[in-house]
Amino acid sequence: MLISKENFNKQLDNKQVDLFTLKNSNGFTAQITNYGARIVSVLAKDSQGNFDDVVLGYNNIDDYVNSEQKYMGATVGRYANRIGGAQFSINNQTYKVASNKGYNHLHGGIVGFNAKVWDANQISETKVELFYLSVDGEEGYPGNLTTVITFEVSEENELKISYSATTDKATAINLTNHSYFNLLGEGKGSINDHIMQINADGITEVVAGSIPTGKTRPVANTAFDFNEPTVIGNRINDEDDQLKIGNGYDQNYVINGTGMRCAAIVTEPITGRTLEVITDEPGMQFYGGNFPDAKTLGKRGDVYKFRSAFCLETQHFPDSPNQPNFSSTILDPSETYKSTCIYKFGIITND
Ligand code: FUC
Repeated sequence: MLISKENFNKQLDNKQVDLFTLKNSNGFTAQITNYGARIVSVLAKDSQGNFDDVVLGYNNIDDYVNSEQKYMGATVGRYANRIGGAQFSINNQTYKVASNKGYNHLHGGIVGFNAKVWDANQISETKVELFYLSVDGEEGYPGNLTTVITFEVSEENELKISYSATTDKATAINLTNHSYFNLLGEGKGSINDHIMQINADGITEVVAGSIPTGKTRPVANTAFDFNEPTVIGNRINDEDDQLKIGNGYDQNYVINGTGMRCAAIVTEPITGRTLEVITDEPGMQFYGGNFPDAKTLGKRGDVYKFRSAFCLETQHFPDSPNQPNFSSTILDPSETYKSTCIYKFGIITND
């Protein structure tokens, strides 16, 4: 079901909120709002040819603003995931960023990119471009950072997200999309019977608060090994300190290989829907939707329950600004930040 543009017609922070519909000739559709540069709906076919909406979300702007689930479908930044102790140093200068998760920083702070109204420009029926200027000092980050994101649907039923950013002072950056997927259709139950494959031999090990130790922990013989397609719920109650810390799946995978490559493939056996995640990022947070049953009802009136969605957030590793072993997330004024994530939808084929 398409969400109506009128439901997003609102002024926030003196800017116009809007909803943009991107559609290819097969009917594959994505809707994007400039409130948080977020994905509101994705209509994908099942193996019978029926379309359903496979991302959680709301059918109006007020629910997005008021929901306790702040990151539903949103762009997360400046720094997605954790920054330990909510501080980091660049060139011997220490920057304190907002501590909004205990002593730590999570997902860009108190008012992150998810809660900003972006400028938007629909370029074609399949593409929209969004801009946001994050000013020097916002949430404690240095530098005026200009971010441009495009969302584009292709004839191959891909939703491609391309990020680029520049700054006038060295800063930390790690952008991702926080869509909550359910390939049965949003609001249609648990994701624990979905089959997950993640092309990763390791996860970044964490301590309490999900702060990395700097070590990579091999996934072999643990609940985290998804190199072979495995039902998500099979090992979720295993005795494992990392599962305990995450309250289930909520870990950063070290994706095998470099360059644009397949990070994960998810298959839902009843509908036959598949989702492939392709990225040039070194990491991907697999979050199994370990949130308490939601208070704000979903776009079709359903209660979004514990583990009724999964997120596959392509990104650099958490806490990279404080982890010398991790690849750098510091953007210099002489550079342009670039990142790509493709969510490609399909159905199970027999070959
Ligand atoms: C994911 C998780 C966090 C948090 C957030 C809403 O990115 O890593 O634990 O719950 O989503």
